[in-house]
Amino acid sequence: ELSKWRPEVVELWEKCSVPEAIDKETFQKSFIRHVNTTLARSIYNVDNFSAYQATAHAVRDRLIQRWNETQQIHTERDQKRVYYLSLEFLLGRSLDNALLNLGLKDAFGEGVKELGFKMEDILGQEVDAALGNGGLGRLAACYMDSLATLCYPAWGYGVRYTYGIFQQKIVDGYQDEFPDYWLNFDNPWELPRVDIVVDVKFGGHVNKITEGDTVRHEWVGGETVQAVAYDVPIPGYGVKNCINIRLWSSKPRRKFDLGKFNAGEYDQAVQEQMKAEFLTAVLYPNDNHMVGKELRLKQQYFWVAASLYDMWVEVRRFKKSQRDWNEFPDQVAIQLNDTHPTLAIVELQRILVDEERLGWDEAWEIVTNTFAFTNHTVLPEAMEKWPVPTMSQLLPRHIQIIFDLNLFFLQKVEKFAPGDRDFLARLSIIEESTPQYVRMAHLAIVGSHRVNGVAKLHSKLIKETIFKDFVRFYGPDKFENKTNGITPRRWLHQANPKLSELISETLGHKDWLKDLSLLKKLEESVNDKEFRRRWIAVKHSNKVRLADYIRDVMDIDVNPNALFDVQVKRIHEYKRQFMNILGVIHHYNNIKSMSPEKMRNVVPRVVIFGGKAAPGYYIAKLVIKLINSVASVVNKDTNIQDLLKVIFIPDYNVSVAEIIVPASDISQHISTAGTEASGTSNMKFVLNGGLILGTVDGANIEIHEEIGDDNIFMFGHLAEQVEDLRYAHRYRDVTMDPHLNAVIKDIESGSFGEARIFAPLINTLTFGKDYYLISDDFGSYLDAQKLVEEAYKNEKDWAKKSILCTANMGKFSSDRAIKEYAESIWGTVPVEV
Ligand code: GL7
Repeated sequence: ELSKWRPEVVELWEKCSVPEAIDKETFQKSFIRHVNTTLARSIYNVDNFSAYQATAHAVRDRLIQRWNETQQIHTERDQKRVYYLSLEFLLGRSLDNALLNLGLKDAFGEGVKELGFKMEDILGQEVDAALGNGGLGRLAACYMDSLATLCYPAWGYGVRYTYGIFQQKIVDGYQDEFPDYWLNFDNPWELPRVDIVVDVKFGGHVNKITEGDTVRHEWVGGETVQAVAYDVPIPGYGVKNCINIRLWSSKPRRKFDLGKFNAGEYDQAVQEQMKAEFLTAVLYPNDNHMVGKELRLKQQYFWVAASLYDMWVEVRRFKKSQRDWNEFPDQVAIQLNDTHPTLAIVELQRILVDEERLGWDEAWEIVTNTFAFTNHTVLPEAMEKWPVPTMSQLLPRHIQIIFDLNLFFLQKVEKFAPGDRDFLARLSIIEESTPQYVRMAHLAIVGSHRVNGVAKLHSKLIKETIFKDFVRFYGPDKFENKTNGITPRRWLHQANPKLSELISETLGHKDWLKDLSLLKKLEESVNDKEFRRRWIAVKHSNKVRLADYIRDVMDIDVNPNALFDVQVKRIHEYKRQFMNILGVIHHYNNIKSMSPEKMRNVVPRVVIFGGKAAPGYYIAKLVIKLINSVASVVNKDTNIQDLLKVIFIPDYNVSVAEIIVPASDISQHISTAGTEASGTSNMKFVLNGGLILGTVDGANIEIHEEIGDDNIFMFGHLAEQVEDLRYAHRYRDVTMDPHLNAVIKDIESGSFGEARIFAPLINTLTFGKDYYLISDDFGSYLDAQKLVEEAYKNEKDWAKKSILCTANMGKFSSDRAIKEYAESIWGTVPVEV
């Protein structure tokens, strides 16, 4: 019995640990206490930034209380847990979100006001946590919000990158990248767990040890890097639950092997150690593209090894309670967010076989029942595969296990389809090239009990294309659809407070924030003139807010009464920002050719772009340059009377999205059919009453199903036509759409700066055989844009469409998605604090 557990000590402990109240006065006291102690400042030197820090710390204290309670209860109840393994968590800012989810916004807002600050200014001080590239990383963040809100016993595991996604600046129309050193100032949203340290090993060799008639393997030697845990609390909305994302940071080992180094090599020994920190230094900035850097593979193993070991601590706890190993999958569900964490499958098999000494088959049964895998893309360039030689060097035991797994797997395949060598080669985890490669998606499928796509069309396509052979072998039941979702807390309540208020007032409750299908009732107000007027007024004020932002960062004035036409997302050929800007040129030339009377019929338009190109993606970077070149010509052309403005907003990120999304009238989601797995910004725009112009792709299709024909502008060829169209471009002379041809001639004549700059981009349409089918869709794209313009002229009808959009978005809440995962994949139930 430790003296600290004596009853009177426990009693004292409980007496002293009264949770801090959440009223205004208590907040002000803790604000000032943090200014004085945490920040060592006084009333005379608190600026907005220190006010942000003090507010954040006051909120953090309350978050930690909830975090502790949640973890305690989850441990006591010992229900099955979910671990969401994601190499990216694109969280954005935390303060506003925490204030709203904890219900503190009003009290704390009043509190800071009385202390001489504006909450808005304070919120604006926070830097984004940008530990992700785009949709995949933001999806993980939305899912954490839902897991917390729905009270599931869940944790996320990720990497604490020292540098998040790079910052983008536009210099002379080109993208420049700058490091995102987001931890420069203290980060109040993480709890360093200096005591939680895991050794992770690389390299070395494998000893084969024969004991009687059993053989076992021992992985020895190599270098060791330490993983240190940093915990990020994620509060649920309107509940006390607060879950955790554990991010790992690499550190050199505290002790180092002095024996290895003589005194003369001491400095070199230190340098070797320093290299360890490099491991988690930087997020790889590629979206939907695999770059086979060895350091990336090291990051992946480092993270999954530390995470599994950490789960292991939990498992040992249940081992003590004499549970059978076979029960492991009843205690733990692990979701693989794309193939990035696939090595976890191999690592768990290694632990069970080599360390826990379970039989191979018994271990494998446990492994496959534990893991499930989400695929997020069909693009071939995004498929992860690692050279066998690299993996053998770094992970000598894992590569053995992979080959053994593959052998046993292929034996079963051979029985299923005797003599079909091609089938075997297609399914194999190993690509038989020189060198050989490990196909991570194959490994993920073989090692999981469920595989899912992220929208109906995408889930259908993976079954018919990239995973077709696996469907034949396993049967269709292993493959499911889980259409993505977004959290309405951040993407409506937080980003669009005025609309949130209007909705709550109209519905007479705030329950819709936890059950988004309740928005449906807004349909009843669609013919209420006064309601429509207020709806339009909210949209307008959001447009003014965006116009102010554009003036602040770019020094350009845009007219908030114009149609705001938005495309913000990563710059990628398949997303076709190129088609958008080509359409803008067409529109511009059209206006220029008009008589003044005709011009009066044109709806003034502000075309807004934003998004980062991967630093090594030459063509994507040229698209940015073209957009900016067109902008500089159009924006100063006085002949077009302000009918058109082109804006490229630099450094698009989560907090900028929160300003842009509520301000959009029409947004574009125009990927070549079959290429965008789901898209999630499409959902954000529609939820905020923005209409969308989209192709028959990804989640656009399901949004269309929900909101109906009248409230969406769809165009373009279908996924099933794409193969034939590409074939035609490759082997026949396809005549180019005449409008497109004219636009290209215009660029080539130098209307937007030196033509030779854009030649490589134009070549993608000609020599490149127009892989993304811009010429095939251009005509229908322009037609759809005309329909948008006509529809926008009718303010009343447009307002109705906007309302009906929001009203019918219930399906796209991440709460719905998470419930589906919990019920059909994980088998977990909520545990409310
Ligand atoms: C993506 C898809 O491209 C995107 O369509 C999807 O919405 C998202 C989340 O499922 O996943 N796949 C991918 O590799 N990235 C994505 O954003 C980077």
